[in-house]
Amino acid sequence: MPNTSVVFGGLESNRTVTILPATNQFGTATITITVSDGQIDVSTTFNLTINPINHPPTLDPLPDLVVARNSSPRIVHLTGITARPENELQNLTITAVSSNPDLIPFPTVTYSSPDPSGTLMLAPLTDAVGSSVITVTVRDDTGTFDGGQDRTSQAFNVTVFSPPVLEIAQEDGTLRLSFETVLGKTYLIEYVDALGQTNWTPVDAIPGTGASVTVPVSVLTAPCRFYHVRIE
Ligand SMILES: [Ca+2]
Repeated sequence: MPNTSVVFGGLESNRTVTILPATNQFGTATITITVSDGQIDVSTTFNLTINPINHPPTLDPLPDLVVARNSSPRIVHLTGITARPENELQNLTITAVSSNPDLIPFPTVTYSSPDPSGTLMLAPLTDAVGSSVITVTVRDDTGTFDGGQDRTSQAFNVTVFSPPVLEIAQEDGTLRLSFETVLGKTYLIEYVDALGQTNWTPVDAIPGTGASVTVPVSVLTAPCRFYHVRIE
């Protein structure tokens, strides 16, 4: 309760006093108000008690994920975890739920309060494809008394897609490579002139749109050429 936050108003015998406690502070302060006519001072005192209100914890937003079917489990980093503000020294717990457990069972949370970061492990089920919303909730142990808030959530979408099947056709002297794409991935078309070579030569990089794409490439005089599509 800084002295500068006590403001007087009114006129003559009707005066007011407005008191604004400092942000996020709580406790009891004794307020003494003195009136003076220039010769005699008269004071009165009273206690002002500010109750604490719990603020919701914090957690940074989480980006959407796009992963290939049967790829290895993904680790998602959780950051920006606080009980907020600085004088709320609370024990934090983190839970995570999956909207589609047939695709991604409940994620595994690794977290130790009051660390500012933790991890989430997502393990899509074998051969499953589709999407699931993962909701991560940080909760403190001080409850919702007096309008306080004890939790905050961030949600993100996980899409598990099938790797594309590459189709190759030849029309009018041009090869056409066709495959399905998903949004958020880049498809790198590369070739070698002999199986067993490891230095694949890039042809094109196609941003995924969620639709099928067809990429024309020139037919060469080489006896044969092997193409593949790599997903990043
Ligand atoms: Ca809190």
